[in-house]
Amino acid sequence: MEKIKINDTYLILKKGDITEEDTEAIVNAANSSCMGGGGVDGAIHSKGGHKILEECKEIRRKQYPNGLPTGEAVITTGGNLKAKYVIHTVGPICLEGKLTLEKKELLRRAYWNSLKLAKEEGIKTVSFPSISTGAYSCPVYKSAKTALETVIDFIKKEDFLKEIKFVLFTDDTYKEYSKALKELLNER
Ligand code: AR6
Repeated sequence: MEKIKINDTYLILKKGDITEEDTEAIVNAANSSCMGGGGVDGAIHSKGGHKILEECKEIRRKQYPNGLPTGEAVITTGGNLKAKYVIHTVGPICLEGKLTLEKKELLRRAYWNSLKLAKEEGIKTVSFPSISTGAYSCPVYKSAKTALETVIDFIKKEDFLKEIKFVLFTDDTYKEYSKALKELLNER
């Protein structure tokens, strides 16, 4: 685990299963249907139970009949999870594994809008998975840099959250995030 403090916020990298986290909110790497899927999305829906899906259906009906656009975020309760809330966001799909400038901006928006929504809801502790680096094929190291850069920018600008965690599922993903964080801190 790695833990650093930026202003009044702890930024943590850890290996683990995000469905076990007890931060107030966990973020889901969803797809625009918001109806569940594989990967971390599948794990959150299966452990959280049908309540999450019911709330997602309601959000689709009322707010996003054509689906949740890439880079946007919505919130439901956490159902049976330890986390009280789930923030659902949609990251970009990286064709041929390339994080182009356009995809990078969409990935930035997914992290930023998740944090913005947390703040609006008065949530002070949030866990993120590595959005877009599984089924959506974005390169881990570059995506990690974008994710960490965005979160650090948010902390410096908004100064509200107490703790932001990246809960990384594999050793490799953890290593890449750790490397990206070191590089970012050296650059700044
Ligand atoms: N806890 C933390 N991270 C996890 C967990 C978990 N329980 N399970 C997987 N990961 P992915 P994406 C990691 O594919 O690339 C879904 O089908 C995984 O190792 O879950 O944004 C959705 O419905 C990887 O590092 O999300 C969408 O259709 C990271 O989570 C699509 O996949 C993201 O992998 C979204 O693709």
